[in-house]
Amino acid sequence: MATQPPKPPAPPKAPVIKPDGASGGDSVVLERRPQKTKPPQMFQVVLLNDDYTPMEFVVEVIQEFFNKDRETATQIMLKIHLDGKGVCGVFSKDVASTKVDQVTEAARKNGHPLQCVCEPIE
Ligand code: TYC
Repeated sequence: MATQPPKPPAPPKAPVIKPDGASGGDSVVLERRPQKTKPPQMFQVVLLNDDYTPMEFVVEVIQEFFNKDRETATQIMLKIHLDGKGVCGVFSKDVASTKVDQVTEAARKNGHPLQCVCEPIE
């Protein structure tokens, strides 16, 4: 089967310019087009509770990888401890996935079962 060469991207469409009949043709009306580009899907990075990971380690992870101060990190850790899970931050897909990998690797290196996942929001 012959392969097709890749098609060049479609050129951007020019705005629709209509002559303004009421003013004798001296002015134009720019027609507003609905915005087509959606904002990117965002992902929340969530830490899960377990019975073994030390609280201090979780606080340090939240400070280091989610740039929280010690007090905020402690509050998030306690929320996870009490509720079973908690959001540490919201990011684009690539950044969220990198955070999950970094936290998972830090936990593994230190011998803790801490789990970190990301979930699409909205
Ligand atoms: N529950 C753990 C303990 O009592 C602490 C902990 C908090 C573990 C948050 C994981 O994501 C976590 N040592």
